[in-house]
Amino acid sequence: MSIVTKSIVNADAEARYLSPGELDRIKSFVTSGERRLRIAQVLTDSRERIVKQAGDQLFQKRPDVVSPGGNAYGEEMTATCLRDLDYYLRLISYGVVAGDVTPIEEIGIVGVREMYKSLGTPVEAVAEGIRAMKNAAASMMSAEDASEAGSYFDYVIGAMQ
Ligand SMILES: CCC1=C(C)/C(=C/C2=NC(=C\c3[nH]c(/C=C4\NC(=O)[C@H](C)[C@H]4CC)c(C)c3CCC(=O)O)/C(CCC(=O)O)=C2C)NC1=O
Repeated sequence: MSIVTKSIVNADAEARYLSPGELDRIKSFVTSGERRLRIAQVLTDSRERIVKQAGDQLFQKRPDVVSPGGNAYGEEMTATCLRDLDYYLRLISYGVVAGDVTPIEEIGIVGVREMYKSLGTPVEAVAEGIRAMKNAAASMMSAEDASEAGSYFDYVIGAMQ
């Protein structure tokens, strides 16, 4: 839910007008809108490049995951691993647009550690891949936009620690 919808639901539950604090938060959501949409556009347009660069960097840092016995060993498993990075980039683009990590949390974070554990996927290596996507994306935008985008990547990285 966006901050707008959330505020309206809360206010209406108490049959009141939006409070000054709620209006302030909505104002900052609206004024940051152009920047957030610009960031989401970059992530969307450059998704293939971001995922490819991040994958290359991850497999350089963690050659074990693509070596025999590694979780992402073999063409099919490596492709599945890159698909997971793409999933997270997509969820991050949702979060940026919503100005809120809730969509990322609900779709991709709840239960993620247990899921990767059951798959035998080293979750810290997934986090490393997200960090590599953060760096790749940052190189494609202004420092200010990169810092805003970075907080959403950091949220995912932190949730995987
Ligand atoms: C949008 C929300 C969402 C997420 C996040 C998601 C993740 C997800 N990743 C999976 C598998 C997998 N995920 C990986 C990923 C990796 N292995 C590594 O060593 C690397 C560190 C890492 C890549 C960065 C691999 C290799 C598999 C296949 C594992 C297997 O089948 O044994 C699976 C098991 C089913 C399948 O293969 O599709 C799921 C559900 N699915 C979803 O719907």
